[in-house]
Amino acid sequence: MIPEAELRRDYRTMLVIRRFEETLNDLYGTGVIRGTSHFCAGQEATEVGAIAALRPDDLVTSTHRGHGHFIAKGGDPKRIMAELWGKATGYACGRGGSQHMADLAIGFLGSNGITGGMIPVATGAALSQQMLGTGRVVLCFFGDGATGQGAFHEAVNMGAIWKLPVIYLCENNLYAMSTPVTQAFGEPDVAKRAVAYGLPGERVDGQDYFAVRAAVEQAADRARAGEGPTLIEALTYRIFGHSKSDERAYRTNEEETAWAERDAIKLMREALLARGVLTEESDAQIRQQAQQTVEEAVTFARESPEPNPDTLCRGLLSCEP
Ligand SMILES: Cc1ncc(C[n+]2csc(CCOP(=O)(O)OP(=O)(O)O)c2C)c(N)n1
Ligand SMILES: [Mg+2]
Repeated sequence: MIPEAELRRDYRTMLVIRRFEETLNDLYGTGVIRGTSHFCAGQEATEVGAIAALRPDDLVTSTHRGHGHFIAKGGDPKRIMAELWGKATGYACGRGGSQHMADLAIGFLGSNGITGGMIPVATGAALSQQMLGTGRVVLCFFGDGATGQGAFHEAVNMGAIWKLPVIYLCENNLYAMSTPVTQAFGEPDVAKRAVAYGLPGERVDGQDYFAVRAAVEQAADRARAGEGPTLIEALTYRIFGHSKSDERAYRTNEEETAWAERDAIKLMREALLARGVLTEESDAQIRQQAQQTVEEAVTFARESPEPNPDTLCRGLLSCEP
């Protein structure tokens, strides 16, 4: 039984991620923040549900679509926003941007612009946990497109033969840029790839916090017991395009509407209301808190200093704001 306070906390985190991304969309759209970014709005149930299944000292690796993973792992929305804004107070002192953020202190090993790039990193981190006997597990997020990379197959096989404490979690949002999974793969069911490496493979409803959480809890127990990795495929959907410049011409209105009807936050709200964990009043309160968290992040980033040009080379070896 999940404590009620934890469910409200996770609902709030899902709302923070959604507001964060909607706000970012406005900030990029109006040119306040320059460049581009990959929004994860829509995928919150997978991100928050999966991380809720971990212990706080477990480790997480992310992707190019990583704001939600970072916020769910406990990343500070103020410092994430500042990084996107290119400010000195950001996680990479304003030098890295969206795809280059990490915080080892909270076990967030980083986002990465290379598709599938963190799958070997997660596998290596799991090897070190096994050798050091820490009892920690590594949760490795990646997209459907990343499963076409050689690195995916090599790393998953290595995780399997060494029975490493790692959970491979594919966020299958049906597209890699504009390419649908059905055109990219002879077998679009990602979970089935587990058979090739002797792992359990499970497909879950990635819009359902409870389904994702249960699958990751089981995988974490297995990993901690020394039984090795699990491949979980969470079926989900990104609301925005691949990145800022994507007008989503490859998707139909019907498809987008069907997924909006199963929106992750809508389903979580309904589930919590039905369980009596949430009331209309507490819902309004939590929404207001999430909005405020994001507004504070924007204010912090806006008022933060630009990086000092004198520190230009310092970040090459160490990151000192
Ligand atoms: C090695 C590599 N190849 C290609 C790209 C360009 N690229 C960036 S994101 C992306 C699609 C990734 O799709 P998926 O893994 O499904 O993640 P999603 O964007 O759907 O979250 C591609 C091909 C890249 N960044 N790195
Ligand atoms: Mg994808």
